[in-house]
Amino acid sequence: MADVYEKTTTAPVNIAVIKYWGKRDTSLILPTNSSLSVTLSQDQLRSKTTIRASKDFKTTRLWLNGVEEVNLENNKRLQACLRSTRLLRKEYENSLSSAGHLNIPPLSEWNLHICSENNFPTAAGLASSASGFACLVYTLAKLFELPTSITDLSRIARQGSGSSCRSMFGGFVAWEMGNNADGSDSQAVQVASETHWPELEALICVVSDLKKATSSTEGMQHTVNTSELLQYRISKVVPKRMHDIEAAIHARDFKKFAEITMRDSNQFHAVCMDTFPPIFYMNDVSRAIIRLITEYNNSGDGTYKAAYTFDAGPNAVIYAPKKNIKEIINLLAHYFPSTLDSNKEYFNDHACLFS
Ligand code: 2P0
Repeated sequence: MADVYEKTTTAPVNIAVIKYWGKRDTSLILPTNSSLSVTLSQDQLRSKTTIRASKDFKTTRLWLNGVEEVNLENNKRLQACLRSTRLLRKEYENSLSSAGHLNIPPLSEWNLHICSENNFPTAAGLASSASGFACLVYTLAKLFELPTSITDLSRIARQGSGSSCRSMFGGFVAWEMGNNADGSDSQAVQVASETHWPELEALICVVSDLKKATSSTEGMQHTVNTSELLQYRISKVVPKRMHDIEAAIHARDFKKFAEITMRDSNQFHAVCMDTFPPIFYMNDVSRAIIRLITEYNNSGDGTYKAAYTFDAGPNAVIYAPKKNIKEIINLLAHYFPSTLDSNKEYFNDHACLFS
């Protein structure tokens, strides 16, 4: 088929250990604090995106999980990602053409057909927008053959969904909040690669796969507008935690990593509670998981054996050294028997429990 160009890529989910919650600029998606996450392996939770460009396409269209989104014009975030990548492609086409290259396909001007799917529940607090927008921007960059760095691309993905800038890298990733009003320094950087700490595992405990009642985008701005605790968090707590957790990651110090992770999850849910009216993301099962992990840690010799963290939903992510994962799954199976499917293989890279 002539004049049709196509690319497919996948992008993984990331789970924050220092949480992003609040924007200082809602259109450019500039956060009120820096954040840090672990990008999971692509074996379990990932987005997959295929994009076709053709001069014959009448409009740009998007299918999400097999269903077409009809009104793309009003989707400002998607438009921002398309505009920025097309601009880079245009510059690339111009540079090739001034270097004497002939017959460069003008992909920057063509319409696109975009198909994106997640292999896990969308909008259930499992960071679907993070992997989705990271995948969109990465696929566009590959389709357009952009000679652009991943950090530069992360600033584009950020305009799709803040947390997606962190899914552009594997391993341990910081989203530096930046200071500039135009967002030119609000970007993702890799703190350590995916091979740095192979003993660290993430266990995803799906407490509920229903769509959450308060979206993150809406919830975090209520917090910015009403929570006094958030001001304390962003000025006094997060800068030190970012520094300390990076040091813990570099030293592979699980005790320090675990304590900061659990404290930051607790404080994120405390600022949700301090929002007026309050926002509740955890449920009784989530709180029971916190008690279980706390007891499990107290039963050890003073070193932590696991760390919980909860995002904008009731689902738990448990970080633990690989050697403890089997014991943790047995504990969860004992206290939450209905959450385990006995036929599932749980000892892969990143285990998943589906209720
Ligand atoms: C995080 N979350 O750091 C935090 C922890 C949820 C709790 O990033 O408005 O979907 O698209 O920038 O990225 C969820 O927020 O919000 C989020 P937008 P996003 O992972």
